[in-house]
Order: sequence, then C-alpha cells, then structure tokens
Amino acid sequence: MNKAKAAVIRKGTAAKPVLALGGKRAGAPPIALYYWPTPNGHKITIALEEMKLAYVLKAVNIGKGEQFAPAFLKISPNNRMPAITDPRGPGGKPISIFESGAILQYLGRKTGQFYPQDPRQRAAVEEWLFWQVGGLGPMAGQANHFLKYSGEDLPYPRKRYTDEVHRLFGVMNSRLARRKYLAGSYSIADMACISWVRSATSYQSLDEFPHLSAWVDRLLKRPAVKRGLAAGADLRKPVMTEEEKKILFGQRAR
Ligand SMILES: N[C@@H](CCC(=O)N[C@@H](CS)C(=O)NCC(=O)O)C(=O)O
Repeated sequence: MNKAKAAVIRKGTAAKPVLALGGKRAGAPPIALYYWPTPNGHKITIALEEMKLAYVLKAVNIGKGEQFAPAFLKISPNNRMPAITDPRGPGGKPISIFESGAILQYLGRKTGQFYPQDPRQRAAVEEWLFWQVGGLGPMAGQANHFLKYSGEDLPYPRKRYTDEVHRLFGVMNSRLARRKYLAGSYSIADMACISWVRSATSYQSLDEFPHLSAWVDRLLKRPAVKRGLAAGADLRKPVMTEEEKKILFGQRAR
C-alpha cells in the first residue's frame, strides 16, 4: 500500500469508508469491502492486496449489530461479513457479492490471478477452497466459540471442535508434505486458509504438523498477506464485551 495515498477516516460505519487504499492501483473505481477484522474478513483483504486491486474498507461492526442494517442486508442477506460491491462488475455494471468463497472466486475470475483457468487446476483450487469454507472455517469457528466465548465449561463441544481442528490440520499437513501450496501454485485456496490456521494456533500448536507450519511461515512472509492481516486491525478490541456477545450469539430468524 502506498502510505501517502492511504486516507484514514476515523469513525467507520457501514456507510463510510474507514480506510481508502489506493497506491499504484488508483484509477479504477475501488471495490468496497464490507469488513470486520476476523479470519473471514482477512481472506478478502489478503486477496485484494495480492491482486493489487483498489479497494475501500467499510467497517461493519458486528459487535454493535451493524450487520443487521437494512442497507447491509441488501448486500449480504445472511447478516455476515465479508461482502463486496464492485462498481465495475461484469458488463461494466455494478455487482454485490456475499460469502467469502464466492468473493474469492469472483476476484480470481475478474483478475485472472491465483485462480487458474485450466479445468483440472481450477477444480483442485475449488476442492481446497470449499474444504476451507465448509470445514476448516466452521470447525475452527466453533472451537473458538466454545474455548473463548461460550462462558461455560462445556467439555464435549470443546473436545469435539478442537479434535476436528486437529484432524483438519493433519489433512493440510499431509497435503503439504510434497507441495508448497494447497493446490498447485499459490492460490485463493491458500488465501482462504491462512488466517483460520493462524488464529487456531492460539490453542493448537503446529509442532505436530511441520509441513503445515512451513506453509504458514511461507505465507506470513508475503507482504500482501501481512497487509491483509493488518487491515483495520485497530477497529477490533481484543476482548469481547457481554453486550457484544448478546448481539452475536443466540441469533434466531428475524
Ligand atoms: N460463510 C460466511 C461466514 C462469514 C461469517 O461467519 N462472518 C462473521 C464474522 S467472522 C460475521 O459476520 N458474523 C456476524 C454475526 O454473527 O452476526 C463466509 O465465509 O463469508
């Protein structure tokens, strides 16, 4: 990121950009990323940084309930971030997209980067992308919930989800034994996984998983990954308040 061009507008709301990122990418109308600095959000900041796309971050403070704002629900009816709007979508017309996997595929198709066109290579990337979206993300998310947020000592769910993270780390470790990246060259599948693996290391050591550990080191050395993980980091406080927990947990259909 060109620091001189990065404008920081202090108070972020779903309507106002908190960070305008430009640098050498300035010129194209920026993609708006509806974002909160969590592992699901990081997937997209990493991809935008790797692809050198112009973007603005629009903070969606999920602890304050901004994900329920009608304007945001029009873009993301599942009341979850990340979501994007691209003023220059297919046919030159605006498009909005929710679900991190769909966003990564869209950005990969848009730029022709990190998402190969060869059908076999593309299928391999999709296997690992969907593996993250349907497995690693939800399981590590539940492990986080029962370890850090539930506020109750519930041994069964803790064991169930930390076992599952351990198993999934084993799957990644075997996959990475003879390759540098999950699916051929570095791809959107790696970008989808890195923040989730990094966050799970707070309770699951990588000592048993040397190939996974080497992959983590490889990715964390990439400047774009560093920038993606750092994006908007100061928006979020380290400890979740009881008020925030009430908003985030126990949701039912509205
Ligand atoms: N499957 C979604 C999951 C996104 C997700 O769970 N986002 C969380 C933060 S990591 C969120 O927005 N939570 C708001 C809420 O629970 O109301 C994706 O991959 O985009």
